[in-house]
Amino acid sequence: MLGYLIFALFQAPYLCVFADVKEYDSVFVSMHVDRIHRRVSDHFLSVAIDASLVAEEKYMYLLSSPKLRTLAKALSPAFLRFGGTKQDFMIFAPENDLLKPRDFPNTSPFHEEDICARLELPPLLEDRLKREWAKQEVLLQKEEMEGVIKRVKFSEYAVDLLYTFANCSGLELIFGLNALLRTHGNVWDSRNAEKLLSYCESKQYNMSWELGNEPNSYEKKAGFRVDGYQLGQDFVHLRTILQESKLYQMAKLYGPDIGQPRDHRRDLLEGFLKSGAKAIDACTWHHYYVNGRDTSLEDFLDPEVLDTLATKTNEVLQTTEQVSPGMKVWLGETSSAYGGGALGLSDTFVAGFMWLDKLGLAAKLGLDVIIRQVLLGSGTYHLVDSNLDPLPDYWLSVLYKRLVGPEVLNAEAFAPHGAKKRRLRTYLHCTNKRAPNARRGAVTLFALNLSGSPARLSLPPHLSNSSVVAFVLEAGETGYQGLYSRSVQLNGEVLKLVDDRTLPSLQGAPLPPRDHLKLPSFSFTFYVLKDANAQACR
Ligand SMILES: *[C@@H]1O[C@H](CO)[C@@H](O)[C@H](O)[C@H]1NC(C)=O
Ligand SMILES: *[C@@H]1O[C@H](CO)[C@@H](O)[C@H](O)[C@H]1NC(C)=O
Ligand SMILES: *[C@@H]1O[C@H](CO)[C@@H](O)[C@H](O)[C@H]1NC(C)=O
Ligand SMILES: CC(=O)N[C@H]1CO[C@H](CO)[C@@H](O)[C@@H]1O
Repeated sequence: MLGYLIFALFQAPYLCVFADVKEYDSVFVSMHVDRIHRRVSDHFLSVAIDASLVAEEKYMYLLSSPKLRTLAKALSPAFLRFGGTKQDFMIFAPENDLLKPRDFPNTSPFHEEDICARLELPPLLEDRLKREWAKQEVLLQKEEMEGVIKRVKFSEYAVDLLYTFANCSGLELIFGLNALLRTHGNVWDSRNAEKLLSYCESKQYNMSWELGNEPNSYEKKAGFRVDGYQLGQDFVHLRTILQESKLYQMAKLYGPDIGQPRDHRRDLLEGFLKSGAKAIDACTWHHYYVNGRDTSLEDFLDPEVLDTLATKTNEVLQTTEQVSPGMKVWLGETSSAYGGGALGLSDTFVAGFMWLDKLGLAAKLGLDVIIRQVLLGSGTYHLVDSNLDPLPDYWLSVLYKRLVGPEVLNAEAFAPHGAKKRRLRTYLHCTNKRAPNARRGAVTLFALNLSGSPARLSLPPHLSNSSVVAFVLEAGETGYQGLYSRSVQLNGEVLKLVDDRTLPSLQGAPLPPRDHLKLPSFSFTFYVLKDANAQACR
């Protein structure tokens, strides 16, 4: 309340100051820094690898690329979800070890030190695999379009590669089990999962679990329905199995990974929670803004499209709160466009507006973790392309990880002539305590300007004295066409890896105190207010 008051008092003089500056619109940001609005998980920004990577097991070797590991490490701490449509069509087949190279340690338990160094993909093999992967991606995308999903088998070796990747990159693995293995009575048949669990336990793989992916569309994918109540029972059954295991008795279990609730999906969620809430550690649902096949650049910049996340999230939070109060809610799989992403949009600079706004809005609304579909995989919504080079959303994710802490604060932007359809969006968190040169009490404001002319922000007087470090992200190429760019500039420098094992330094630009924060058109920026001395962030 006090923050608003102070803001209102100072609003008029600031307007006067800016009135004669023609080329910028001025926007006031009110910030409430003495109270934490809410706190999210420190794994808030997490990533997925789609289970379709295992459709041909050799592609799991890509996970041993030193470059991919370097990129993944910069996103730690985070969860790595392995799941997706294919997960309900996967059978663990331990006898299938044709791929196992002679030098792979197949009996010893997992020891981090030796394995991370030893299991690296040699450059020649990596190059060959990447070329073949580009073709495999096309096949997978075709399968996704046609909607006929083939069953696949995977071996111990695929599991080893996956776990090693997660562990050596500092990511915590969540493995999605197949829920479509069912008995005649439509009850989950856990035998294959038990085989997998006992293999993972024998290797001391410490990991978490899920069961089933988007059960709301089982009828379409497999020809029969599973109702929420039964699915909940299946989770209770899985929980019992985990409790019997020495390693997994405390393991986390997440679900039901339903698609965006509408019609019967809501009953499904309710039914699931009624019977299964006691078995899970967080309730997961999936969110995409648009269909990758019929979307446009305008959608990616449309505040109304971005706001649909709030509507859906509030619905899910309400259902969850009614049936199981206190339950944490996650976006268990999420990206810009479903169907593998939108070509030329989900993998370019413009995707960052949807991604950063989702990161801001989801935390503000009270979602605890959001898992980005995908770190690496077919389609165009990946963070890392088929040559294992990072795309703009990757760099955005790394900056978010470094600069944004789990404590969410309230901020609101006011444009002079009404909200202008909310084309400027701002979010405020405590600065991540792990940020380089982090100071106690620092806050990070991030702002998106969805419009074609630049804006400048002015802050409440009690904060405008702070020195500011700005991380301005703009498209790699100038002009409107730049929105389609597959590269991104940080403070004017195009971001790229120094080499396969080294990220660029990602320096911010210091601004003198009392300077106005300029937000170029079609850009997004993180501002670290170093001396904000926010009570909530000390
Ligand atoms: C990786 O494995 C080691 C050894 O089992 C364990 O101590 C460490 O916590 C693991 N790290 C992650 C991120 O799972
Ligand atoms: C497994 O990992 C979790 C999360 O990192 C950790 O809290 C737990 O202690 C680990 N369990 C074992 C048995 O190492
Ligand atoms: C900001 O700094 C100026 C000059 O150091 C000082 O006079 C003023 O009181 C400060 N304002 C606030 C709100 O802290
Ligand atoms: C002010 C705002 O909401 N966002 C702006 C970004 O670009 C220009 C300048 O302010 C405006 O046209 C937008 O409204």
